[in-house]
Amino acid sequence: MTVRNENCKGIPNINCKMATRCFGRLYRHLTKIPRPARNLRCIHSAAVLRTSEIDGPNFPGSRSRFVHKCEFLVPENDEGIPVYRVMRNGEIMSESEDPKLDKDTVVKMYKDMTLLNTMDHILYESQRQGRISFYMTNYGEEGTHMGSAAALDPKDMVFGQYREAGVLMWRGFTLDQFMDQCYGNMYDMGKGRQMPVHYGSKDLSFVTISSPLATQMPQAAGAAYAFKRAKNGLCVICYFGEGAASEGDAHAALNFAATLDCPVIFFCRNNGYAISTPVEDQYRGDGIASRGVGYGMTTIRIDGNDVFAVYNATKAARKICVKENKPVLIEAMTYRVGHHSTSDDSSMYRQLNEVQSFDVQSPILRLRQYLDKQGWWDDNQENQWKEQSKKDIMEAFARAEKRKRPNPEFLFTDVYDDVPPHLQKQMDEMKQHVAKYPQHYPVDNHDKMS
Ligand SMILES: Cc1ncc(C[n+]2csc(CCOP(=O)(O)OP(=O)(O)O)c2C)c(N)n1
Ligand SMILES: [Mg+2]
Repeated sequence: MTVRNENCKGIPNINCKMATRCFGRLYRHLTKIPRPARNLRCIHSAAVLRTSEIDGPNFPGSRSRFVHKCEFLVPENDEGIPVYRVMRNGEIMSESEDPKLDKDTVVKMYKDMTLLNTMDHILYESQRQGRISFYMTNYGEEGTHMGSAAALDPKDMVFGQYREAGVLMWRGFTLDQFMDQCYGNMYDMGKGRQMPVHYGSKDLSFVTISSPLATQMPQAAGAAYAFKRAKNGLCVICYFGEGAASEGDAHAALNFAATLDCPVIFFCRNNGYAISTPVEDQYRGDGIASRGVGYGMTTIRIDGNDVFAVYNATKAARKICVKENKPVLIEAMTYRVGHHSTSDDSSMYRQLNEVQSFDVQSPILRLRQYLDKQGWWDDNQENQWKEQSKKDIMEAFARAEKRKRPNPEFLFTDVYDDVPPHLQKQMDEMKQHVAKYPQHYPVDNHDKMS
C-alpha cells in the first residue's frame, strides 16, 4: 500500500474577462458598494495587468491553474473514490499488500471476531428476555474493529460511537467487564449510570461512550492536539458512523483537526444506515471519503469486511498521524447486518434478501477462508472454540446477573469532587425515605449504603 500526499492538482479557476465584469457588477449591486473612484480604478487595472502575467491564480487558499472554459464540476461524471481491498476468496490478491501477520495474531483476530459475535447473540437475546434493558449488536462490522485495533499502539486513545465493542475486546476488556456494564451492577466501572453498551476504560485508553451522536469527534480532535503538543508519539482514533457525519460536530472536528494538524484517525464505519435512514437519503456526495479530501485530509476508502485491508490502512494512517502530525480519514465500507438496536425492527425498512447478501460477505467467513488456506484452523478447532467461548460468556453472564446493583448513593456523587451541601441534603432525604418505605425500595438488591 502506498500513500500519495498532495497528489490532487486542485480545482482550476475560470479566467474570463466577461465573467469578471459581470460578477463585479453583480457583487457591487448586492453589497451596495459604490463603483471605484477613478484613481482606485487605475490601481485596480494595474493589478489586473500584473495578475494576468503570472501563470496560476494566487488567491489565498487556491493552488491550481486558470482554465478558459466555463465548466462545472459534476459529481455524477466522476467514477467515485475506489475501495481498497486485499483479500479475495481467502487469498491475498497482491503480494505487496500482504500484511504478513503471524499465525497467532490472525488467529486472535478470528477468535475475537467470533467471540464478539457470540457475545452479541447472548446479550441480544437476554434483552429480549427482559434481563437487560437495551443492547446493540456489531454483526457484520467485526472486521472494522479487529483490523483497526490490531494496527494501533495499545496506548493510542480511542473515541468510539457505540458499535465498536470489538476494539475494547481486542485490548483486553474482559467478558466480566462487558457483562457488568450491560447489567449496570456494582462492579460496572460506570457505576450503573449509563445505558448498556456505553463502555469505557481508562486503563485501556478507551473514552467512555456517550449517546449524543458525534460529540466524540471534536473531543478526539482536541485530544489529538494535546498529544501533538505532548510529543508522546501516540495518536487518537475516532470511530463514527456515516449517519453521525451529518452532525455539525463532525464538520467542526474534521476542520479543526485538518487546520491544526492533529494526529487523529477519523474512522468512519459506513454501514449503509442511520437507524432506518439509508445512505441514499443521508447524502448526495461520494460517501464520507469525499469530505475528507474537501477538508484537505489524507483519505482512503476501504473494504471494511476485509480485515487485512482495514489493518493495512489503519497502520499506514497511524504512521502518517504520528510521523507527520496530520489527520487521516478512513471510510470503511461495511453493512449493519443486525437491527440498529433492541429498540429497532429493521424488517420495516429493508428487504431480507439485502441483509442475506451481506451475510455471505461476512468478515468472519472471509477470514475463516484465509485461515483454512493457511492451514491455521479447522472444523475441530472451530467446534471446540465455539463451545469454549459460549461457556465463558454464559459464566460471565451468570456472575453479572447475580451481582448486586450499585450503591444508591452514587446518584449524588462524582459530579463534584466533594458532595456539596445541597446534594448532601438530598442524599440524606433519600436515605430516610427508603428507610421509611422498605417495602417499595429493594435496597437489599443494592450494594450497601454508608
Ligand atoms: C445528536 C443525536 N441525534 C440523534 C440520535 C439518535 N440516534 C442514535 S443512533 C442514530 C443513527 C446513527 O447512525 P450511524 O452514525 O450511521 O451509526 P450506526 O448506528 O449505523 O452504527 C441516531 C439517529 C442521537 N443519539 N444523537
Ligand atoms: Mg450507519
